[in-house]
Amino acid sequence: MSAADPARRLLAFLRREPVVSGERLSGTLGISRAAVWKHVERLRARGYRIEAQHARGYRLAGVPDRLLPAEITPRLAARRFGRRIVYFEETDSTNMQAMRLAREGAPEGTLVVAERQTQGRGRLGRSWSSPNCVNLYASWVLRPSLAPAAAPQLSLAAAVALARALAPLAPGLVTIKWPNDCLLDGRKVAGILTEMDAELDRVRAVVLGIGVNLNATTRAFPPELRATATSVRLATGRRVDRIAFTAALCDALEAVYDRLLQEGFGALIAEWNEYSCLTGREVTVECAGHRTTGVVRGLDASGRLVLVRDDARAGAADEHVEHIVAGDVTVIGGYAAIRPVTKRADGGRSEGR
Ligand code: BT5
Repeated sequence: MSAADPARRLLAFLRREPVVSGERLSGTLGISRAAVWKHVERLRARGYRIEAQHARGYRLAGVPDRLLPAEITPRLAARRFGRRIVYFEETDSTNMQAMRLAREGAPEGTLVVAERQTQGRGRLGRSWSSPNCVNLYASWVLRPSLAPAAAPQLSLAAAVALARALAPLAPGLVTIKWPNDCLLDGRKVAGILTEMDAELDRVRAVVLGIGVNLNATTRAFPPELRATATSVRLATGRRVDRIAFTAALCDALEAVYDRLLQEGFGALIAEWNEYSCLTGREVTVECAGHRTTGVVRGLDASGRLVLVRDDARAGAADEHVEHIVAGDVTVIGGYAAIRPVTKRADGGRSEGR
């Protein structure tokens, strides 16, 4: 639906007013009563519930549970993130589509969403389970003025935005697991995949891809993920308005992204640490076949994970402190050991719910 599309203008009208007569719609939109009827029928076919009330007119009784641009746009506060939306019922991977658009010159903030993905991707060739019409699969085109080496900070910043957007839906349950996971109650609810189109010293574009399990039920996950994955609905018992969440995530991402570019990653570390479930934990980090075990101290100013290696516990000498750029973290003791760290009213920190 383009902005000039009568169906879109008709929808905008129905959103503003409780009931609108066919006559008024026809006069304002400059189309015949028969054409009004035809557009109402088209909208119904897309899943809009439009009641025709005798002698009064049309009433919008419900919008479809689809991530339609026409539904997301009116809820956005962001100026760039999500201002242009490309929607797919089905696609291979929103990251692949967003990268294609980025190479064709798509403006910063362009958002690709899909109801399902046939080749949803994780890091290192892993796959992302993408069942139909229950979750969010989204990718944004970014054009940051960052050196390629600083690009991992975008994933970390995005995790802060994701946590901000999820927190009101699942108060006290949201944590971030370095580098790119969001957990609810210790299970993975979302993952982030940033991919770059860069030269040696210049980023042409970054695609920021986020998959969030919103309304998936246990059966929607493949059996091998059921013990480690969750959705907002599974963790809280409440259905999520996917459209409102998508708009809220765009707003949160834009705020965090602007802060990152203006003030640097250091400005986000405190909030990142508030959500981090790893600080103080004993973990193993695996990267390119290399394993390191130790206790997580936190993040350094450029977003690397600071680990005090096990062999250094007694002396804590600095040569036993590692700054890790990328890797997969396993918490010793398993996911069950991860509990959100919540702020207490007295300003201290306590664990668990
Ligand atoms: C990630 O990778 O967590 C990044 C996932 C990014 C997905 C989004 S969806 C929109 C955009 N388009 C794409 O094609 N991708 C992005 P990684 O850390 O490598 O984790 C992948 C692992 O998470 C898999 O190997 C599974 O173990 C697990 N997994 C797969 N699907 C999951 C799901 N829906 N929920 C929770 N865990 C999942």
